[in-house]
Amino acid sequence: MLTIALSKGRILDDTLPLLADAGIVPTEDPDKSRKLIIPTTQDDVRLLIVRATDVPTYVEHGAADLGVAGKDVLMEYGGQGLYEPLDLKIAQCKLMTAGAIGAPAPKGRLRIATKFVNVAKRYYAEQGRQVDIIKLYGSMELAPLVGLADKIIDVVDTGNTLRANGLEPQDLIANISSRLVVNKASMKMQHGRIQALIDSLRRAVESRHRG
Ligand code: PRT
Ligand code: MG
Repeated sequence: MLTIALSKGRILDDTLPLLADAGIVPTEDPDKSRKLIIPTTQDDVRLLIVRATDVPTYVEHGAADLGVAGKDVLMEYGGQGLYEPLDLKIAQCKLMTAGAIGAPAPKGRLRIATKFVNVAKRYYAEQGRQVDIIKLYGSMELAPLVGLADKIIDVVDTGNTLRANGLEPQDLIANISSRLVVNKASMKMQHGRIQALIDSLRRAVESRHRG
């Protein structure tokens, strides 16, 4: 059995067409189903529906052989526990700092609200800046508006969410897309099958990005 971990929403929506090109189609609509294990038209391939931030955990521990996760999630997860053989070029966005439009520089230490705590620590350490990092789980845009933080670090696509809250994107930390990740032991034990799937997905990605 090959088990592939995916999260609902944009990653699922953008991964299903790539999997279909590789001959893998869920036997029920994962968006409508309440099931968390979804069989596919290939008897020995199944999908696991997990939270986006949990995908690396399932794959590193071998509960899933493969997964699809945003580079932002992988940067925050860190470590060397996963192979990352393919950029699927889906769910593209930017990881950025953002702050209130026209806000003066803070007097004391900069306070950064984010769910990307590890990314934030690394980013400011590289700049030699001392900052206070405040961990949030969502609605980061609120933090500068109510004085919880000076800036946020979050993923930005259109920037509409920032603008709607009087914030502006500031510094680019990384360009983000979703990556195929593979469990290291699975890659050894099922090398032929997994490599064939990687090759099919690579062809599917390339055919979509050919001029
Ligand atoms: O939603 P949940 O808490 O379960 O987890 P999640 O937010 O990590 O998952 P999901 O499905 O929302 O995002 C999965 C992945 O999609 C992320 O890890 C990113 O790699 C990628 N991605 C691409 C995005 C966006 N675009 C994006 N726009 N993830 C989040 N957003 C947010 C953004 O932060 C803002 O709040 O969507 C909102 C709209 O963005 P704007 O800039 O277009 O207004
Ligand atoms: Mg979300």
